[in-house]
Amino acid sequence: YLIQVCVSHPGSHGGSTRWLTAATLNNNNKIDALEVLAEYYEFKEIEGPCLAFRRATSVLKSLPFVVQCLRDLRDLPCLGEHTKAIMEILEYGRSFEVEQTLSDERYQTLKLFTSVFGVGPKTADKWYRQGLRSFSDVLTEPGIHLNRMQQTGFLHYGDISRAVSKAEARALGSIIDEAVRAITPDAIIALTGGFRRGKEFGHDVDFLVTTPELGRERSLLPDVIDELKKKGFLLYCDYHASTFDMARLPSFSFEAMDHFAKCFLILRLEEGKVEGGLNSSEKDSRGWRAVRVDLVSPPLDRYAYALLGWTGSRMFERDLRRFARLERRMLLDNHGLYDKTKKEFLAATTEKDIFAHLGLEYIEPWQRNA
Ligand code: 8DG
Ligand code: MN
Ligand code: MN
Repeated sequence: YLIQVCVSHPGSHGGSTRWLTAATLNNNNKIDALEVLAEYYEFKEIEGPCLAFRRATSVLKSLPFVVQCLRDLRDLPCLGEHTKAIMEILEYGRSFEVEQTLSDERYQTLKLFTSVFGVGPKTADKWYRQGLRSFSDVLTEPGIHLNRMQQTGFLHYGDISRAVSKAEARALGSIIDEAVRAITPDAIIALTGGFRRGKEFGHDVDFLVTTPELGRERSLLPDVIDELKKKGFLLYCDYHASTFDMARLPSFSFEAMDHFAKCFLILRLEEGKVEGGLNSSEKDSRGWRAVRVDLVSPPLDRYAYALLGWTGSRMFERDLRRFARLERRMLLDNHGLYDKTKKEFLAATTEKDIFAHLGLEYIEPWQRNA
């Protein structure tokens, strides 16, 4: 299950080896502990260690064997300074740093608050500094203004924090398919995100939708949203019109949102539409649940790049971009690939074209779970 592309890089940056970590879902190594530490630093807004722990997590995920002793970790990249927690877990079955973090009041509170749709680390931290520690603190505190997204987040908290199953993703696929085809029968619809990578569960379902006719995609999402509303599926919609302008490229950065038209939705999913029923812990008397759905609508000539970008994982995308930049002098993002040597954008109609431009063998979606 190991697919790891190792790019040796003699002579540069102290002889460091750069890796493009391609991990499958079958990981043998417990990485939860490292994820806790990554999150701890994310909440503290200290990027360096946060990224280091995320990288270490990716590397461990990609290993085809169970790490049993420190010797197994020798020669692995990205683990250097951060083996302490791993070491402790291997040796004592627990890590002091991780346990300390898990019992940290600020960590616990920010973890709780950021689990609400629409609440990011900044807002969570602000509430924490105001002395708020629980949802009821937030909801009863006078002077706290919740925006529409956060109100919806609290309203549908139970449903949205419950994982979406593959069967539910399939049912939503049919709903999206029907709504989009009601607008344009020749639309192109693709499942992206974690479910395209083969995950069994997700926090949302991501789709890419577009039309063969260039420019027509600009009005597609508003029409689809109206259609979903008309059919009674729409519980919440946050729509962002396209700000994409090929002439303004390259405007590349790592984590920035792309400029395509997109919407972040909450849809109502009926029990009867899901094969095997809804994913609920106790039998739900309502017969429906709320689900997060993301739609993105790039122009067709950007399709391959948008698909690659929205398939993720975030860490895989990050690694791939870094690889392009450092090894190929190319700038990659959701909109395109720019060759700095040739000073031109490289055309691609499929993901295979993009990997070929990068001089890499094709990496399947299920191998992108870094
Ligand atoms: P999950 O939903 O199962 O938790 O995992 P996921 O499907 O991998 O995560 P996601 O948060 O749904 O994001 C899917 C991919 O979409 C991820 O690689 C990042 C990418 N993405 C962009 N632009 C944007 C954006 O503007 N917003 C969001 N939410 N995701 C984006 O490329
Ligand atoms: Mn997703
Ligand atoms: Mn998403």
